[in-house]
Amino acid sequence: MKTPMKVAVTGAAGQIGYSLLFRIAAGDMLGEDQPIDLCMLERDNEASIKAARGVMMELDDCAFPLLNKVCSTSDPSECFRDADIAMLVGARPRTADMQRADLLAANAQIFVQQGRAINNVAKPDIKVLVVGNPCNTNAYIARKCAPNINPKNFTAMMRLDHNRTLTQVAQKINCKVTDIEGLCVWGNHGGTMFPDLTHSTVKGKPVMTMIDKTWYLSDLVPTVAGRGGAIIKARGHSSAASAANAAIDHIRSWIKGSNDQIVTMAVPSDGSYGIPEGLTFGFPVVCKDGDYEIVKGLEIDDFHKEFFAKNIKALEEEKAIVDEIIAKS
Ligand code: NAX
Repeated sequence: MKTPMKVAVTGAAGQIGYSLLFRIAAGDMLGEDQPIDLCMLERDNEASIKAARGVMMELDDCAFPLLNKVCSTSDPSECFRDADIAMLVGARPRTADMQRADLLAANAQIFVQQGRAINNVAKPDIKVLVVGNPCNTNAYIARKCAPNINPKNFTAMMRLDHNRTLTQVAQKINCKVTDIEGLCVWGNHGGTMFPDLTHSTVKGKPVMTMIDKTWYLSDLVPTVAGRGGAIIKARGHSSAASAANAAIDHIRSWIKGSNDQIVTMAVPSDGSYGIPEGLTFGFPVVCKDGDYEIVKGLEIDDFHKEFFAKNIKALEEEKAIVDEIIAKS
């Protein structure tokens, strides 16, 4: 029997948490031979603690063979102590009275605190996935507050955008999602992100020869960017099961490899493709042996550069706001 891996999940009593925790415990993320110690973090108030306790009771009631231990806490140090993986889902949602800067500030406090706790108590090679929005900038904050951890290990989730693009393309050209290779979504998880089909193929044939550019730019790009809003309109709630599924895909690829396939992860830029070093940016990556590498050498034309510039601007504006907050915290 393998040694259990500790998985810390924040926002455990929320919508995504409710879809995510049970799949982790069932072995969907780390495999059917990997025991798991699951630790859930919730806000320090009676309702959240009570709700998390209820989730923990349901996890108990599943009698998952792989679930070695489960705990629930509102203390980040307890949650992240000796953790191998942290999935930072919990975040402050935007309310009607909030400006963008208010939302960034409220979330910055959460990710400063959690980044510091991870720095102080987690395993030094912990892998961190930030789901809570604005996820690219929240991952940047946590990384800046955890100087003892390899910066590369702080990532943000753009796999949902990647998966959404896969299905839109598969439905358009009538193929299986598994037939599509080389697709990625660049940039910031937000309105400016850029689903890139220009390097992708279906059974070796370039996707761009199978679709028309008008559909690509006027339909696909806005559909992917606006999909979260469309789900809210249809369901009355934001994406939850698909977000949990993408979080599982993200960590599974990172830990178990992506079989030489390109997947999308938002990771600290190493300066590739002219993206300023240190911004958490959606890149095409390949995962192997518990690590990921940004795919290098893709042809980038003016069309890409225009989209990159919009994403860089959005992320640099957020960075300027949170850099001040980090410095004062
Ligand atoms: P919910 O509001 O249902 O749940 C969030 C949970 O986080 C709540 O239970 C809350 O008490 C908890 N929480 C808040 N602050 C916390 C803290 N400091 N420590 C621990 N727990 C805390 O939101 P849900 O639908 O689960 O979404 C969670 C986050 O994912 C949101 O920020 C949302 O915007 C983001 N998303 C990100 C996506 C992505 O692709 N990156 C897609 C889905 C989702 O929109």
